Amino acid sequence: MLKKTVEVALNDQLNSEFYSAYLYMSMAGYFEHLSLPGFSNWMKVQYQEENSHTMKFFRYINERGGKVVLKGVNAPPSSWKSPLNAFEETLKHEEEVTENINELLDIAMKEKDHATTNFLQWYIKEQVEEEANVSNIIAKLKMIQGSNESLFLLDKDLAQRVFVDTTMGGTP
Ligand code: OFO
Repeated sequence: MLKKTVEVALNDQLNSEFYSAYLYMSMAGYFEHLSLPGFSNWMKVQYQEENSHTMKFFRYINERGGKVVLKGVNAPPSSWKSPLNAFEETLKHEEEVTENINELLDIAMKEKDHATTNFLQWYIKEQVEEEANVSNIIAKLKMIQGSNESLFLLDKDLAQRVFVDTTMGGTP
């Protein structure tokens, strides 16, 4: 059985994963509007990933006898200054998520909830990957700034991304 403090903190993170999904769907729309379907695809896959993160919390809260409580989701921005700016904002957002996951882990450890501590290790690893993926795209965007031809090639590259649900197994 989950302690109330842990249950509330898990629900907060579940709700915040919905916001992440919403933010990336908004970015997918922005890139679609710029006629960059590969970038849009990357963001749509990111949206699917965030939904899978939400569902992992959903399953866990229920498995531990807790109750899922949904809240309102804030409206995300709908436009950015440039593709680079959108990815810089993505990195900023993911760094905040990492911070939140770390705080959630601190709560679980303080409550000596070893099962939740163990469960959250998946998210700790996932955040390392999330930040690395986004940083990699930012580095490429900085390299090609000003070159439409290179942007077109990067768009083709990002069109290859496919969603793979890693939330049921062990490592992200
Ligand atoms: Fe759920 O990892 Fe991004 O936000």
